[in-house]
Amino acid sequence: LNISIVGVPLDYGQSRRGVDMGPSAIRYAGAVERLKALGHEVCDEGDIQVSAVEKKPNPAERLKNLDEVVEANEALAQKVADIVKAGRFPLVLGGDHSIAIGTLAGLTQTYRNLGVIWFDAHADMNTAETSPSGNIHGMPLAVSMGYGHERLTTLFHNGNFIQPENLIIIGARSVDPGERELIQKLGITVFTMHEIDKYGMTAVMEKTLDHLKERAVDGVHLSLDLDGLDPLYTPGVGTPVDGGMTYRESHLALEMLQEAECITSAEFVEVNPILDEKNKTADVAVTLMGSLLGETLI
Ligand code: DIR
Ligand code: MN
Ligand code: MN
Ligand code: MN
Repeated sequence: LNISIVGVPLDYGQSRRGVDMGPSAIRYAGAVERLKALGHEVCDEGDIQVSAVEKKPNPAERLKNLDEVVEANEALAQKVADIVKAGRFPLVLGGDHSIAIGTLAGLTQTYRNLGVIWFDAHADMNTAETSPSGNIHGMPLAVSMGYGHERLTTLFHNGNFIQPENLIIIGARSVDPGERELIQKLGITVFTMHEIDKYGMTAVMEKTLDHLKERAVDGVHLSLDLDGLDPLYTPGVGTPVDGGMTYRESHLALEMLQEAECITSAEFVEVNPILDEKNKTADVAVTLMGSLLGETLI
């Protein structure tokens, strides 16, 4: 592959500082070298500009740091769109998960029937009305399907949103009441930890791949929130939830995506080195990239 790496040092989509250092931590863990060793051509395109100066929080705003989040995602969408148009594979490094808004807005400028695999402890499907926190990192999936604040949904040009039938969430175990309602209303496919425990990751991934095939998607984006794994393996995340996917379950899932040769873009988000143990979470992110992009055990 011809891979273009883009870092998004954004931490304004949630309340714990430090996830803006995620792209540096992932680079330091050897992302570029790892992918080059697999035979890929890798271009690190650097970081999207994000203001490092924090504004005083405005309690009158329902969505925290909306201006900063919109600005960064606008730039990211443009960057991702350019990478796709150049025929390259976008690999986005977060940053908090609000950056998926920009990534998906960029991808949908080319892809008309994009499949999305969302690996996460959370559903990220709140709107300003349902959000318990006001944190935009809990909203990107709702936004990318057209639900949420107008300044966020308008980042998707011409209403080219992700179709709810094309989305699969894997690993969920912390879902808010408003998110549950939207999941049911839209009929989203969710493999929670219950299904992973019950059927096993192999069956979950087979069902995922079958579903995307039936939908005749023209590309598949993997959005991987490191809090999808159990915090035992990825402690450096802002909102850890116990009872997550194991190291091997996660690798198996990504190895199966590699075998299926279906992924056309990816992002790895929510790595927060301040909360981490010796860059363990970024290290895991890089090994997962390896599994997704061609590494095998022998
Ligand atoms: C919660 C937490 N559902 C919220 N979301 C997180 O604030 O909307 N997403 N942590 O990754
Ligand atoms: Mn910061
Ligand atoms: Mn998330
Ligand atoms: Mn999460």
